[in-house]
Amino acid sequence: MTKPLIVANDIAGLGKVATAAALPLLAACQIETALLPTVLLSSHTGGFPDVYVEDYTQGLQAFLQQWRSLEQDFSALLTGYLAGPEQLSSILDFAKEKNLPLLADPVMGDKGRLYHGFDQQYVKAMRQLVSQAHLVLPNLTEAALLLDRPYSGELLPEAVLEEICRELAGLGAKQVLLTGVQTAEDQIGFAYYDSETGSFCIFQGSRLPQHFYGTGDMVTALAAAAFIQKVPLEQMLPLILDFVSRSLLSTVERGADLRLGVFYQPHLAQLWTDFQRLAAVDSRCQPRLKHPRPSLGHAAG
Ligand code: PXL
Repeated sequence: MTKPLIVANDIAGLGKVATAAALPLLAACQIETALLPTVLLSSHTGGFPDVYVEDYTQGLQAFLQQWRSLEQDFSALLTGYLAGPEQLSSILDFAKEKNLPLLADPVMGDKGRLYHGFDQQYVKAMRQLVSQAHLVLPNLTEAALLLDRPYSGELLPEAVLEEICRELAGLGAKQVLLTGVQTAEDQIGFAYYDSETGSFCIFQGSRLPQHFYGTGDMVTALAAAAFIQKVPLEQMLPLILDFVSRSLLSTVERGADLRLGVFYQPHLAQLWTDFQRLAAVDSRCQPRLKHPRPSLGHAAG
């Protein structure tokens, strides 16, 4: 797995979301990454005042230009929070040129509302990206926007979730992972649909009442890791659910400002162990001591 996965997402200084949330998880799953920054922000936009925001479109296009000239190979392209339609089309052109599978988290909104700075023109451009995606990972707000359906909250019957997944696949994406779904008040998880096999399944775990930042970014990164390491998503989803729920419990126990993001650090070692069991990771790449300890018989002094 030496070809890097391109991670096109924002860099927010304060609050672990987007790139900051994704990179440690991808590293724990042994994935090489190439960063494609989309926007620079002093913090995420979900609750901090006076956020400094710098659109990085020019830089993004210059990054892609250099990568073209280097004739660098990549494994896939993962997209998250983007600045606007111009970035979407630059990314889409690059993916087409390099024949890269697109894994698209269509970050646009939550709880029935578009995030500040996004409009219907962006939604339309996002439909275009989704039509070319191998995997799309919207929450229910983003799914409603993409499908031009009314948003009816997060608590939905299974049959409606399946209908939404099938309609999203109808836009062109091969696989659909709907995040933040609830079929009961105290549960939360995913609905997953594979248009090639026609299989549909729901995975849910216990839901905590608090709002956590960056959980969607964690799910997206781990789903991308599974794709790169050729682990079927049906097998990866229980692992993701388990990792996220243990991390959320640690976040609550720590008692810090929830805007800082999910405290998943205590669970990274377990993530690597669990993921390794699923992925047939090459045994030659296992961690090993660079300077093996001398056996007791030869120990110095
Ligand atoms: O986690 C999604 C996300 C990504 N990037 C920025 C955000 C958010 C959610 O609030 O503000 C900048």
